[in-house]
Amino acid sequence: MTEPTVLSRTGGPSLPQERNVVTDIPGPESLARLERKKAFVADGVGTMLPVFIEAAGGGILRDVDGNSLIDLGSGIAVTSVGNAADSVVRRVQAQVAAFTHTCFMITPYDGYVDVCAKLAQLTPGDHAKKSALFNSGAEAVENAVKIARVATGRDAVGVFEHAYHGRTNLTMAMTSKNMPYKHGFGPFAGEVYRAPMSYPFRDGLSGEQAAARAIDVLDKQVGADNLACVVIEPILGEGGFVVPAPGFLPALAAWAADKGVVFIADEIQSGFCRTGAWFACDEEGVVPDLVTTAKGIAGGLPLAGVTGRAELMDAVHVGGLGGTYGGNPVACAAALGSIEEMETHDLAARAREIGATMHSRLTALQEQHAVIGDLRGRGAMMAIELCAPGTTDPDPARTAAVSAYCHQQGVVTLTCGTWGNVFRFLPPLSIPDALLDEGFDVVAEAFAATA
Ligand code: PLZ
Repeated sequence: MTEPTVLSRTGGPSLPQERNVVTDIPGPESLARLERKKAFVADGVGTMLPVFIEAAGGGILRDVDGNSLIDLGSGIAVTSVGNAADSVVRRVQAQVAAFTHTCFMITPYDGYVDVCAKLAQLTPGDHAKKSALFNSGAEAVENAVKIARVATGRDAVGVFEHAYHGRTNLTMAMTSKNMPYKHGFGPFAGEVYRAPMSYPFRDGLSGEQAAARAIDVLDKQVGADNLACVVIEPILGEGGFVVPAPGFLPALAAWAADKGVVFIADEIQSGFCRTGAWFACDEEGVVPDLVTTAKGIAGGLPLAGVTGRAELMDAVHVGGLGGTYGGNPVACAAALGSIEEMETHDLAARAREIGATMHSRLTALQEQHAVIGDLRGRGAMMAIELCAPGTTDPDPARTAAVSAYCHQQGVVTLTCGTWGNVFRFLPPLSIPDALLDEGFDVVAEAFAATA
């Protein structure tokens, strides 16, 4: 393999699109920086793969030792348009040179309103919609709940098993998994109730059966009249990329509409072209009352939104929603750049192409390795669940070994799932085919090497 010429140290689309591992992973420069991290960064802030990055773009992350790694994680579904994508860089540079902050609650600016107009256009449903912008996914989820409570005058919040909604106090209560997200951090917010999720690999139920089971819990154990909202990830993110059985989401949404319960789709991980559509809800024509977005919306800058029916959004008193930085002008410029990339390059179609490649590579792998119990996901959000052959007994050790092997070979992979036994793939939609193929060659090697 010939060494690609590195023309500059800039990232973005100009970065050579080749895997190139020149040291151990992590290399000596990264290890030295890891010592500094240990000295100055709280231990509670972990790092999965301690290679320090100095440039990134397309499908490559380049570290301080000169290693070029294939990115199959997009910083957890964030850099869907690629790192330092052209439109993002151009708009952010112009904005940062013009002004960096005024606080939208003090003196407004166009970028914020432009992002809200785009959200109204792109989120599911053609009803009148309004939005409010925030900094993080967790903050968006918290605000969606606040809005639903004001609009309904009710307190209770319905959530699902294996859910992930964030690390703030309310969203920790809404998140399912104890370690590492909740352990020792209680007491948690009250009035949060958990219903069973549709998990086809584990429950074997149809969408309708799983919905009836969840609705029974919400109806009998909480009472629809007490429920302000149900909050659900249309495809689970951290919980294991579980795709509910067809019919589950529509049945739940119909029940919520009938009972006056606000149906909130948390599309923070699944949204913005990731699954091959603008939003995962689009697949089954589900129209949520409120949608939370973050991650992929802004190509790596912190931005989040709550978008929903105008009359629900407007139920909150003037001044009731906000925050110093929510809808920061630089983050809004990044979002407008990301959305421009998605529209001009039809990245939803690209996500479907990537999904087709990943599906065929993973199907072939599943035929060879009985440890792969389930293959699921949609578009560029796909995963395999590792279990003792022929059972649903989770195999987190093998999952960790396979992922660690990929890291050693210069492929950045992520795991997830309640039992830590799900190997998930979230490549940037800017990844070239050759790199994607090479990434999955390494994944295949990893299974053979750890058998
Ligand atoms: N809702 C569906 O996926 C964030 C969490 C990573 P924030 N998921 C990645 C970690 O370990 O902290 C997420 C999500 C869904 C909400 C959130 C929260 O988004 O931007 O991390 O607050």
